[in-house]
Amino acid sequence: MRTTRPLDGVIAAIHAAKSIALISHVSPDGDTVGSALALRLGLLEMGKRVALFCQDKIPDILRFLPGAEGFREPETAADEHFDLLLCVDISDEKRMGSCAALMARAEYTAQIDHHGTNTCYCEENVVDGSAPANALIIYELLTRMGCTVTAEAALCLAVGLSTDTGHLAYNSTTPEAYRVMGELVEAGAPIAEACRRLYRERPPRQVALLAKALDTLRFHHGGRITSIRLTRQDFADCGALPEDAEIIVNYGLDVLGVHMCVFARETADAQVKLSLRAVAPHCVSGVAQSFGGGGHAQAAGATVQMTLDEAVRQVVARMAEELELSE
Ligand SMILES: [Mn+2]
Repeated sequence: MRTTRPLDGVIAAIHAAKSIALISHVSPDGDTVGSALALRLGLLEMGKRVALFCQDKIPDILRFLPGAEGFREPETAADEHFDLLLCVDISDEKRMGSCAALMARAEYTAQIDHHGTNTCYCEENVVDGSAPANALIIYELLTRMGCTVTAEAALCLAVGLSTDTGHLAYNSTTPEAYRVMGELVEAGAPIAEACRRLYRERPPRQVALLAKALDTLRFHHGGRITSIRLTRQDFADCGALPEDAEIIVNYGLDVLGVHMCVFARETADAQVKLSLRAVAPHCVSGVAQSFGGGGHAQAAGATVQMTLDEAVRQVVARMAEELELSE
């Protein structure tokens, strides 16, 4: 491991704690779940009492990860108390969702994250915006604390690293990511099986939703921006879950000539969730921030209170401005 990050504070906090609550972000993805589960295994080895919390249920596609069944909704914590609350892969307090209520029940709060837009909302903040996946920081942490990276932990970390880097293909992917992936394979992570589950197998309802989504794909700004939109009715027609929409945004970006795309869908509580993507060097984190969201340079998001059509209109206009500036 060549990279070193200032982890001393969080390591001291872990050593001082007996009970630790690990928090994953709303709409959990492979990185927040994989990071939390790998960290859990290390902390258990150190003799800590560990609880896992997430506002939303873990997507079916990640259920094969060891320990995934252990995630609880924060409401089940009743009057539990934790020495340390540790957020993983959570850029701001809003992304904790209802888990934010647990902050007050912890003696000390810390976080490990890799979003450049992080608001440093904990007492101890480890934020490395240059890390392409949070799992990389967790791997360094486990190594530094002398924990065994078992095949199970390696699988969790490999899934986090793979999903946040488009399987080591995004522009953000670093040499460290490749080195660590090699070490995780060495530790026994079953890459071929994990990749088939993550990237190939799809429930029929998800394929039906994708067909509807592609039907709504529109070009804007001379073909350099695309939009895709899905209504709640579209989800209902396909029997689809929110997690079934995760793959869709990529289809908007993968059209030749496209620099930026927006995928907008209605959520169950009548808001509109926006996923924004850009091809480097173009950047969408600023666009996301102007709608109250955040994220990475080429992958960001926001949730807004407006109609689907209005949301798409406004985001496309902001994206067009951004492109004008960079041209
Ligand atoms: Mn992440």
